[in-house]
Amino acid sequence: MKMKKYTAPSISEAMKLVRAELGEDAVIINSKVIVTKKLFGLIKHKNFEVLAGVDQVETRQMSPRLPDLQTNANQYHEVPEQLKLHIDDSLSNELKSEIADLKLMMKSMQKHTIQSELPENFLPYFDFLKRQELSEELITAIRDELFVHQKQQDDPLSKIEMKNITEKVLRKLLEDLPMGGLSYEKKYINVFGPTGVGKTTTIAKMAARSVLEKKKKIGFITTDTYRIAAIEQLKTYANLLQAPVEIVYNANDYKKAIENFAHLDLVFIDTAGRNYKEAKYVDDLKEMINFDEEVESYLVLALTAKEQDMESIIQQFSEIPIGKYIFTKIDETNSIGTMYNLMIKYNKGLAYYTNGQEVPEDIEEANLEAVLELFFQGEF
Ligand SMILES: Nc1nc2c(ncn2[C@@H]2O[C@H](COP(=O)(O)OP(=O)(O)O)[C@@H](O)[C@H]2O)c(=O)[nH]1
Ligand SMILES: [Mg+2]
Repeated sequence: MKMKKYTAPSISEAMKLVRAELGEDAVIINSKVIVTKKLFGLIKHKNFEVLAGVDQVETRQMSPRLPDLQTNANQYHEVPEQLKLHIDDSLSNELKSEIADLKLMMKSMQKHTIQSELPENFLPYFDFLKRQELSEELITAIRDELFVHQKQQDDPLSKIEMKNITEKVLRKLLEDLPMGGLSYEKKYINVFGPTGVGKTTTIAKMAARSVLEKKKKIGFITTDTYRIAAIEQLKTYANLLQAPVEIVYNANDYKKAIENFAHLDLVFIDTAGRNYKEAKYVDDLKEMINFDEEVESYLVLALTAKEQDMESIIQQFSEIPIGKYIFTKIDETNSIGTMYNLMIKYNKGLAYYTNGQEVPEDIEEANLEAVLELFFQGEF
């Protein structure tokens, strides 16, 4: 592979140099910003250095040449079908992985450009967005909007202005998602999620509210029969609320429990989080629990978990008609960006967020304004 460094005042000029000398098949290996200072640092010059390379042998062998992946992506569709097959077949695995690398590099180069083009006054604010662990996509959307506003005024955007612009971006993305807790229109409330996220505690909080504030006649069903402690925990809350509990081991028990609870207004169904990674777990749930029009289902996620793990839980539960999320343990983290990332990515609203172990106090019903405010609480 032939490699060479190119330096220019902008990325696009550097790319022009790369293309002119190495051709359209050049691969960007690395890029960085070089700041040179003159006059004791009073004058700063920014240059972009791009390390590019081209595999001469592979390039010559490729006939016809692949369309340019970045600039002419649409042309790919115009390649006649037969020719396209021929191109695909002729791609060696090595070349395919090189193309994948190229895409990745272009992506990382774009990110790099995002960072290096940020004006000074944006930097502390972007640190805040990153500390919140907001996704790269959302940070980019906010950055674009900040640039639009910055162009319209001479003064640098203030922190409050940046906050308002961020709020506007988030509001637009969240406003069509359902927000709010129990509708009290459905009798059965299913609560799903992995072990330890706070399902039982959250059920107790919701149940207490429905008894104390709405005067509902309630009952509990638990399918979490693996741990005695889990049953006892639910019974304790049920006793406090003077509500019946049915312990359910199979579909037949479940049916009977539903019959026994025919006279009640609301039935909370607590589930075991065990083995949620196995597809069978979700299949068993689907077999046991009804998901008809009488049911509201929530997925509970703890904000102390890793976002990637939460995503695999969401995917595992994708076959179950989850209405809204409940995020717990908001009091145990300083980064709540994940909450926004997941709601927006999976197009799901929020029922509640919980902020402590106390039952029934530590729970808030979600609404758009509160969810937006929450983002700026604490460190901001
Ligand atoms: N700090 C904090 N702890 C919580 C919250 N919700 C639940 N917990 C605690 O998390 C632990 C597991 O809760 P539990 O309801 O048993 O989880 P489950 O296994 O999903 O049913 C318990 O110690 C709860 O007190 C919360 O919002 N904040
Ligand atoms: Mg539990």
